[in-house]
Amino acid sequence: MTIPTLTAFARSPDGGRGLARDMRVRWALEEVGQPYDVRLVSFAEMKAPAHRALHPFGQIPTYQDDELALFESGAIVLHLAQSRPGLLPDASAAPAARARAIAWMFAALNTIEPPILERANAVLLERDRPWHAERLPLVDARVRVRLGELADHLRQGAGWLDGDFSAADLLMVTVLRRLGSSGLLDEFPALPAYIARGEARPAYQRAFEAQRAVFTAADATAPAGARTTPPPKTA
Ligand code: GTB
Repeated sequence: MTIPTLTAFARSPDGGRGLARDMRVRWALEEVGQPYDVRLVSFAEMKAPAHRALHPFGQIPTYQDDELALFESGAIVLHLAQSRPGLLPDASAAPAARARAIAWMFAALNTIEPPILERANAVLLERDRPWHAERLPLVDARVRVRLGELADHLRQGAGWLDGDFSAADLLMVTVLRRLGSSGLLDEFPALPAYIARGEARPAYQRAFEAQRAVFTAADATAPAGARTTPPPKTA
């Protein structure tokens, strides 16, 4: 099989903080020991027909190998977890544990991520609206409900969502990291500790540095006034 190719932002707006969703896929590839190539795309290229043939919504990340083209970060991580050992319990030896891990993958993307994205959009896109100050506490309250429930669950376990580290933890950690600068995570100490366990994994660190290197190289070639100071490792 040829080496798979991902797409990622040529100039990521995440400032090298590992928040764009190619990070999940890079991390999964590193966990399963699968080498990969990255094709960097500009915003204009993302919206052009050639990229939309791979991704109907004109976004990153995409995944391509010689047999398959995929979009949606969750679907790509699930494909990697199902096709290579290391990210899900074994289908024959532990089918129930595997099903539970997949349920947690959906929980990360379908239950925890939506209120976090709602908050990110409120902060990024609605800051100038006259009702922003009134709305943000309502959005934060919805995030807190889910964070509290997740923290309760994690406190009952042995460090990960269900048994050993799995693709579900990989997705959940990347989802939670989006709240890094909000201050909300610190209200639930089980969560920063959980994120730190994920970030301590060598595969995470290789993925983070690879994504950061793209940002650093792009920043170095940007016009002097447009350059950013390298941001801290956490959001
Ligand atoms: N559901 C899809 C998936 O999970 O793959 C969502 C993909 C998606 O939102 N991709 C974003 C994108 O291509 C990049 S990751 N956006 C361009 C567009 O829609 O035109 C989201 C993201 C962007 C920026 C930051 N950041 O600056 O911190 C973090 C995350």
